[in-house]
Amino acid sequence: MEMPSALIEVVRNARRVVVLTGAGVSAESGIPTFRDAQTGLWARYDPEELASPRAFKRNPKLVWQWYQWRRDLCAGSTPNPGHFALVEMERRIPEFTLVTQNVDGLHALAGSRQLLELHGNIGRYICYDRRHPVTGWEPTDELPPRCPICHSLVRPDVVWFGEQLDAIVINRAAVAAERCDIFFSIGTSSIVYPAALLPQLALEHGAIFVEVNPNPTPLTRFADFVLQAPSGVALPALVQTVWPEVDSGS
Ligand code: BV8
Repeated sequence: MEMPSALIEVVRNARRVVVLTGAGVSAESGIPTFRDAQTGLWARYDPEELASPRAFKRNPKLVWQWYQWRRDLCAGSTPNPGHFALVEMERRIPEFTLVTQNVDGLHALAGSRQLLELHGNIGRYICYDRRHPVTGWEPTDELPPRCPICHSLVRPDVVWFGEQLDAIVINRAAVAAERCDIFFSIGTSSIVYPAALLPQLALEHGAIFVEVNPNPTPLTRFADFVLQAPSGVALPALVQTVWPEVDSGS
C-alpha cells in the first residue's frame, strides 16, 4: 500500500503521537465490530441497549450470556498485524500513547504498554453494588454468579452506556491528545463520547490528524491524511515505509 510522502515525513519526525482505536482494529482478528449486525442469537439485540445498567438490572442473565459469548469470541482471537504495527510504533516514537475503546485485551496481548483502556476490559469482573474486583466465585447454576464479598451480582468490568469513564484514564488521554504532534484515529466510527472528543481536542491544539478506516466517519473531513484501508494493511505498510529496517514478521 502506497503511503503519502508527506505523512512518512511527519511520522518520522514526530515526538508525541496519540492513537485512538476502536472495534475496527480487531475486525481482522475475527471479532465483529461493535455496530456490525450481531450474529445468531444476538442478531435481534441492539448492542448499545445490552451494554447498559438498565439492561443488566432488567435481565442480568441475558446480559451476562451476551458478554460470555463475546468473551469466548475474544478468547478465540489473536492480535493481527495492525496490533503489532502499533507495538512497533510505540518502540520507535519518543512519546507514544495508545488509547483504546476496545475491551478485548488484544493491544496488551500484542505487547502495547503505553495503553489506556477507556472502556474497561471484558476479561475482568467486578460486582454490581460495590465494584469489588471479582476473580472467582462459588460454583453455581445461578447466572450471573455472586460476589464472594457482598453477594451482589457479578458483571463485566467494562464502562456501559450511561456510566462514567474512569476520570484518571480519560484525563490522561485528554492531556496526551492536547500535547501530541500527530493524532491517529483507527477503526472507530467516532460516534461514542467522550472518546470521540479526543481527536477534536488534538485538532484544536494543532495536531496533525490521521484517520485509518475503510469507511468515512464524521471526522474524515477534518483529517490531514486518510488511509482508507483496513488497519491490518495500512499500519504495517506505514511502519515498513517509515522504518524500513523493521522486521515485518513481528
Ligand atoms: C458517559 C464498553 C456520561 C461496553 C462501550 C456526549 C458526552 C458524553 C456522553 C454522551 C454524549 N453524547 C452521547 C453520550 C452518551 C453515550 C454515547 O456516546 N452514545 C453514543 C452512541 C451517541 N456515552 C456514554 O454513555 C459514555 N458515558 O458519557 O457517561 C455520564 C455523565 C455523568 C454521569 C453519568 C454518566 C460511555 C461510553 C462507553 C460505552 N461503552 N464499550 C462493551 O463493549 O460492551 S462503547 C462501544 O462503542 C465499544 O467500546 C466500541 O469500541 C465503542 C465505539 O465503537 P467503535 O469502536 O467505533 O466500533 P463501531 O462498530 O462503531 O465502528 C467500527 C469502525 O471500524 C467503523 O468505522 C468501521 O468502518 C471500521 N472498520 C471496520 N473494519 C475495519 C475498520 N477499521 C479499520 N480496519 C478494519 N479492518
